[in-house]
Amino acid sequence: MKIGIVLYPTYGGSGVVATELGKLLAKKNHEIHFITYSQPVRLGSFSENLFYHEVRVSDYPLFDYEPYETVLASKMVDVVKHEKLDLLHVHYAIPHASAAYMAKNILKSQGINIPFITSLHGTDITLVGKDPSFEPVITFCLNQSDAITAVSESLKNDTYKQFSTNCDIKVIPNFVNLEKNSSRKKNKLRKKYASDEESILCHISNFRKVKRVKDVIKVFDKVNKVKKSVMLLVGDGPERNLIEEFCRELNLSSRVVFLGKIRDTSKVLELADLFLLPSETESFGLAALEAMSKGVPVISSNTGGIPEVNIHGVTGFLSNVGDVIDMSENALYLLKDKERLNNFSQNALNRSKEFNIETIVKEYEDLYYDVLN
Ligand code: GMT
Repeated sequence: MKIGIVLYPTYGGSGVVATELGKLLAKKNHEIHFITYSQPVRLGSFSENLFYHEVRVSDYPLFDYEPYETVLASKMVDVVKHEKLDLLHVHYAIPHASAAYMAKNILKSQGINIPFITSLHGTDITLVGKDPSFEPVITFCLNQSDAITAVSESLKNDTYKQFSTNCDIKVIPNFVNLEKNSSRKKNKLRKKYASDEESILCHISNFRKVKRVKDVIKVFDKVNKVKKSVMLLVGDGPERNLIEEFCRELNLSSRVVFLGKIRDTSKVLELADLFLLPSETESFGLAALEAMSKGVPVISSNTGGIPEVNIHGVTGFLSNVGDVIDMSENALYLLKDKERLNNFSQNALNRSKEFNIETIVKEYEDLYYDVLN
């Protein structure tokens, strides 16, 4: 098949999932055309069957806001026509689904029939999408999509709750590439950050409010008071300055390392003993799954789709949003007992194998064939 994948090229989970999906489909001999405004961070080097089409919006003085959606729709029309695509798969509804709807109708007027699949990732439904400034467009585009997928049962249910649609929504969970993730090596790099007696905790996110990074620091503070530890923070975003300030207030600056944005987070995860994800809402929690695939147990909130990934008392622990005391007690329960920590680590690794990319990609391929038929 020739598939156009429309995505955000950034570090966010939806972009990572879309890119990894495209890369594996390309290996399976499908021709993949990524359409977005800059090179996707996980795309890596050039390879056969992979193409990238950049959407460039010109800077005209009249525009206070650049009309990205219009330029994206035009680019989709161009790529579908000239590369002879069979279907479009858009990741994250805003504004990709409405651009795809527009492209589909332009092409229809020219006698070309192109179906589009919308994959919902989370905030396009749970935070941004349900806002009245987006809702009517999202509802319409959901109803116009040739197929809709959601990354968890929780997100599927939220979609039915928030939007008036009774379209069939297929749950296809996110995945990890176990080929490169299967073994957990204790890296000699670990010594650079912590002594053998100290534990390493890790958090990876885009530092938005919804991630509750302040809770990460509160949990870490409580853990560190009982068992000396180091906190590795990966990512960057609007809350970063506040969090740095908070660490200074708590006198934790020497114990909390801000690593910034990192393309391949697996090397950091290899160093970690625990992963913290106390989010306010999370449709899936890809960062948690990636940690588990490195054998890192997860201390998280019990919100959204996280319980579909992290199993309470098996691969880690779930707590109510904001309950930093429970989270820190759970963290210490694991960190204080090496054998227990190892068991949870093994469980986390085993659980992640259920989300192997090879299995999940097949579900997308089947859906593509269904839609084309
Ligand atoms: O909110 C983010 O971290 C980014 C966002 C995105 O679109 O990239 O993440 C959402 O999609 C990921 C991939 O499907 C999910 O793993 C995240 O749970 C989800 N984020 C939220 O629901 C807050």
